Amino acid sequence: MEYNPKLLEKKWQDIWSKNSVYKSYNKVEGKENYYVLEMFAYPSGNLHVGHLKNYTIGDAIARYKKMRGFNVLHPFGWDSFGLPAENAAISNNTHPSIWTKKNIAEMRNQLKAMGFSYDWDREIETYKAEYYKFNQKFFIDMYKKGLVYKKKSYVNWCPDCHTVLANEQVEQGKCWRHGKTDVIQKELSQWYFKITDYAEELLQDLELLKDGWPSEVLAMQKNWIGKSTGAEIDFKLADYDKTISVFTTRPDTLYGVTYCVIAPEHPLVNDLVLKNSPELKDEIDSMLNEDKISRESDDKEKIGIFSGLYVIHPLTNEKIKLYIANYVLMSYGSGAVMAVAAHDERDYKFAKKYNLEIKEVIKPDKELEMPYTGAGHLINSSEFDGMKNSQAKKEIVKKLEKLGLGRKKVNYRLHDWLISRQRYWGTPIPVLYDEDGNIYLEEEKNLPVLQADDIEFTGQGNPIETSKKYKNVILPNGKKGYRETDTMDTFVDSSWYYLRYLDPKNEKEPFKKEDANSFTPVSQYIGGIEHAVMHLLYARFIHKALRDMNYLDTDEPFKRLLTQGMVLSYSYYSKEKRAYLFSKDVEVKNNIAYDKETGEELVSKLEKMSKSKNNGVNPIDIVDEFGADAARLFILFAAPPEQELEWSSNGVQGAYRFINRLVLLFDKSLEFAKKGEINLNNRSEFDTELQRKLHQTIKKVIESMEDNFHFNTAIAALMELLNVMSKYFNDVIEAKNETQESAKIWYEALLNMILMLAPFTPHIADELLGELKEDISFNKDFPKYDEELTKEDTVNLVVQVNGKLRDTIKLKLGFSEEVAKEHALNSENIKRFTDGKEIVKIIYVKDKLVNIVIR
Ligand code: ANZ
Ligand code: ZN
Repeated sequence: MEYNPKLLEKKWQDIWSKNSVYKSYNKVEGKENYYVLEMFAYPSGNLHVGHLKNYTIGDAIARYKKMRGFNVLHPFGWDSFGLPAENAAISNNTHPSIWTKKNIAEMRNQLKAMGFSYDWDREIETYKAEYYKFNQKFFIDMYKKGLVYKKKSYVNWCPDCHTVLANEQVEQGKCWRHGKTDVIQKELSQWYFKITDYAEELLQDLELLKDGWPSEVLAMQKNWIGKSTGAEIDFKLADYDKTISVFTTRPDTLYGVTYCVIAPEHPLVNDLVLKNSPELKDEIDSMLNEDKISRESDDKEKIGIFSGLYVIHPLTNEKIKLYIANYVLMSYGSGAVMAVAAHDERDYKFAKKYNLEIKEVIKPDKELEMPYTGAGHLINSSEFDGMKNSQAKKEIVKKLEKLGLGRKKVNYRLHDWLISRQRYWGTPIPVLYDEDGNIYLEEEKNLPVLQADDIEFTGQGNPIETSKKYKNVILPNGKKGYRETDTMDTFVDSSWYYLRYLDPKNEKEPFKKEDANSFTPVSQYIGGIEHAVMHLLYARFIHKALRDMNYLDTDEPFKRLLTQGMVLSYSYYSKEKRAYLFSKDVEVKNNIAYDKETGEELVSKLEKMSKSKNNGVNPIDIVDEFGADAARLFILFAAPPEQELEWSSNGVQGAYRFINRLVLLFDKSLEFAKKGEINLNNRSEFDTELQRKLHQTIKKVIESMEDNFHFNTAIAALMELLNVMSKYFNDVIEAKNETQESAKIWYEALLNMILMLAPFTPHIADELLGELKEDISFNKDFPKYDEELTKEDTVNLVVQVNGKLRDTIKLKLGFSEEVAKEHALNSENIKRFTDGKEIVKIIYVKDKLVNIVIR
């Protein structure tokens, strides 16, 4: 047989599909459920190498677990709402659904060509009303539970997206989609999900995930939630009957407060400051326009204005100045701080700049530079002088509590999730308003609230606003009203899709509780590290909210998480041409890259694949050339899944050659393998060695898979086994050295080799199994090993002279102490040291070591 992946892979894909081999069930008697889930895809139009790696890992796990006896659920779907479809609609003047459907169809075919074992009957597409109507149902449920609210505040606005963004979607002040666009602040009335109600639980439950999630992802979640423990302290305004409360983690520094600061958004600014001093408006406005994220960064210049107001220190009753400054954010704590310049970096810089008093109240144990932010003892702090500052934290809060001027307080950096988007291609928010702006929930019997269909994509503003029909409605009370035109953030869609797979065609319910309880938390989730905060935090929150609304009983969505490493490849830059060259135009000699055309030495760099660097590969080209099996095998072999993978066409060729060698060996020895037991002499050393190697390999493969899916070591073991098999073929089969058991052992080796490869290279595995008249791999059990058969029957006996290693001697197990000593003493290597010396004693450690002590 010639190995022709093109024909063979298509043939098996058709057989699998015709026989519904990958159909899965929510319950199979006697089998434990195993849910393997890869992050679903955004239908951008093309499968890229990152997808390929993600899904290859997931498929290998799914196939392995199925063969290991689990009832495996392995679905796929499309995260198909969102901006790119709408932008395509604007530039092509078509409906976003056209672009979306076309892309899904293309990518689905590409996935099918990879031979992934998805149960396509469970496929979901979030842009369909049958899916998003449940987003609307959850919105209504959550509203009733107090987990949804509308609030006017300053929000992140991307001028290129024409929509607001969640905090999680702003990266260093720029839009996550438009890396060059500054996010600006707009005051808008928007819908929020109250994720902060779950801040503490989201933090605490990270403990449940610590064995199954990468520690860096846990750390990122923890930081994002950002719990701080401290106090809230009240400062009364001098001359006015008003109080500002500040949040501080350092109540021990209270006596060191020399001024206070409020955020430019603080209500006091409009209520009082601007009334008293309208001339400050321009300066305050320019602060308001800086984006929140960069305002928070340490190197951002601190800008402040004296508000004209004073506050009263709660313990000393001193009158202190109140500033307005950019480094205080309204969205954290209470939007006001007590400034302690001597012990806080930002306050120190600010005080230096504006020449404000700096008062030391914590004495470090040795002399240190200002500002001193560490531990120490209190000074200049009245009755607290001399106290350790950790103690003073508690005592000062106690005193404030007695005076009614402060209290303990826990604060979280996490904010409520802003879910409104001023875009068309998303889930309509099921809310109506009357002419006074009062809110009415859409009635459940009216769900789904369908998207408007009489719209125009002009590229200006929210397309829904162009609809004539959409906005005007009759309210439940019979009066005239209008419909909310905002849609939901698409992260709402991806926060529960893993549940929808459990019952994707159910029109009445999003899923059944019983299924959710038996399939969540998801056994193994696989995806990119870029989702470490947003998606994973939102999904954890929604899961918990669904639990509290009685949809399910489990606490977490994903039990184990594997974040796959990036795929890298070399880019080649030509200084002469000022351009990146494609690898086909490059020649590499002795690790140096040259332009094939000009001979110029190029700058080569291993980096993330990207269009702009011309260092990407198209998975489809690889599959065309080498087949899906070779591509899959290379990806899994080249690096452990969580690590970066260096793409190399040599590597793919290597995987292809490996498969070829196996096919060749299989072909040449198939007749022999089928002979079965024949009556010749007893088994030989060759037979025993092959059998031992086989059982050792099975053990190694299972151990690698159970150790967080280290496919690379599993595959390396299979490659070693193939070498041993080739040698056996030469020594026994070709040389006609066979024994009574040779054919049987050979059959066992071939069969198990193929079965072990099946999760990685399913097409060729099923082809070869077919030739052995065996069932397809997905229906077979994974090989098992016999511990006894893995044991070596020889050991390397270590021989020492006066404790120094001088020789090792290979001996067949079962030798006695006498035999060991005799071998040691007779070794030429040893004699060189012992000749002419007196042997004082010989120490023996059973089956391991002989130590000869001489004088
Ligand atoms: C006085 C003080 C003295 C502070 C000191 C620190 C050191 P974490 O740990 O991140 O929670 N802060 C409070 N609200 C703020 C806001 N809205 N914008 C900017 N800064 C704010 O930080 C808490 C500390 O950050 C608080 O403790 C407060 O400064 C500041 F030696 O209060 B501290
Ligand atoms: Zn944007």
